[in-house]
Amino acid sequence: MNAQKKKRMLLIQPTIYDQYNKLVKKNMLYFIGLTMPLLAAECGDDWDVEICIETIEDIPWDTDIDLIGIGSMGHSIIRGIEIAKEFKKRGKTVVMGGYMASLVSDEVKQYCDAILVGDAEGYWKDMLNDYLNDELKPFYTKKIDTLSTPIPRYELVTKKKIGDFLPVQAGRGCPNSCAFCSIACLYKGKYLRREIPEVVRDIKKVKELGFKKFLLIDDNILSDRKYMMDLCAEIKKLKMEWYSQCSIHLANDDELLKCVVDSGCTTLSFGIETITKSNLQKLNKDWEDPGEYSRLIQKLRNAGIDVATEMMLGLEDDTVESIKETAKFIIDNKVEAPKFYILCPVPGTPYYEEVKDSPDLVNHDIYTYSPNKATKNTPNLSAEEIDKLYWELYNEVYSIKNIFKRVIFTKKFLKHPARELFVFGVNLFYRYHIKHGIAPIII
Ligand code: B12
Repeated sequence: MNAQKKKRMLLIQPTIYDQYNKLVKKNMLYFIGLTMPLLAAECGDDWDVEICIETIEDIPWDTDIDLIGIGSMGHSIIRGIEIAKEFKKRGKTVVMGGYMASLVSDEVKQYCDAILVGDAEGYWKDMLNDYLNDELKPFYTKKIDTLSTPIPRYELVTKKKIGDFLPVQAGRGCPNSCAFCSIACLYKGKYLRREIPEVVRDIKKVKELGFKKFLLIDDNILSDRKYMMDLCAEIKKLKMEWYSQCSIHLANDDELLKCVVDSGCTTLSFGIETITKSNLQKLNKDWEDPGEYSRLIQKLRNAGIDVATEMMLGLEDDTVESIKETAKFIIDNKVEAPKFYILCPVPGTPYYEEVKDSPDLVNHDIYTYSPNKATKNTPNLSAEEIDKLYWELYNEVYSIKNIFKRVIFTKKFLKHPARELFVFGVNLFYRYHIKHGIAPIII
């Protein structure tokens, strides 16, 4: 072993570029990920780890740390590669990992010394030992079938400018295989759950650190009903507030919904994607039924859940009318926090394979793909029209009148005013970004 090498590492979560090609920088990142605090914990106690979240911090280019680990979330990979190149020029050892580095690992490998493909739990320690022994291999890939993780080193991020909750993860993956989704692509229908006592241990740690809220960052917490019921029963005892995302089908299961609400869940985000059934069929997500959405949203709200939605534009059967209908759907249903993305063919997904050679693709540079710029003409709309309709939709949905209608002039405002004032603040915050031409995807 090379005795000269100190066990020190800098982990960087790169930010993204906006559509004006400017780096997105903020005073505060309300919603932070678990990736870096968890990787820090998985190194072992003898590693000295620093974390840089580029959205809210400057990169310490002159650091004396030799090992630099860089993450990759969607198009932040572009910035990740720039950072890798810069640190390579400075003679550092650069390793990369995360979703995009895993999906396009051959491409990304040109810019760094090694890539950890997929979950780190199988190989992270081996990779670090190889680094210490000057024996780094280009790729590290090991499929995992069970998931057990240490307490994330939250203390490395709690002094940063973040929101009033911390992330916790119960499981990874999702049993569904939607054609556009990176999760489906990496986990291939697998859902790995952690043992409930381990998850509860992490939530207790969050509480111990003085946080009253946590975010379950799972992609679909409904993937295993029995597990969810048992987990909620344990969460309830901790008397905390929590948020997460899952399938809107939760509303069809009265017992589970009650259990989720009783355990302290106040807001859930649902990837309902589109109000057009044929669009869902084409994306292999036809197990959702848009005809049911209004009823389900109402049920969730009556149960005490604030509803956030994630929807897409630029789908095959979208028309000017269907996008106008989407605005009406959101306004009529008073969705508390609606978000929209333009369908983007993420390399590695079945949707990318389907469209990559299409004459309708107008942008062939995968490094510039983003969820707020259309890459493809559809049968009814050109890419430019989709971009225009996207911003019109956002502007309409986030007009002052509509924000007041869905948050303030409501019965639920009288029931829990403090919570709804917070939702109001979130809406104003999103509106501010939209007015500046920034889609509210980093919050
Ligand atoms: C929290 C979160 C956010 C937060 C916080 C981001 C931040 N800067 O900290 C917010 C809301 C701001 C956000 C924004 C975005 N996100 Co986001 N986000 C998540 C979410 C829900 C959880 C991330 C997390 O903590 N995971 C838990 C950790 C433990 O898992 P992990 O990140 O996969 O890490 C493991 C391995 O991948 C590996 N690994 C990861 N990074 C590295 C780095 C190194 C060096 C090594 C060795 C290993 C390694 O080790 C970890 C342990 O096994 C994920 C969904 C998900 N399931 O992960 C989406 C997700 C990562 N986000 C995604 C995207 C696209 C984005 C955005 C580009 C916007 C968007 N939605 O379009 C921006 C980019 C943000 C940025 N970089 O600045 C996609 C990425 C898809 C892809 N193909 O890359 C995901 C998968 C969501 C999805 N379903 O598509 N995000």
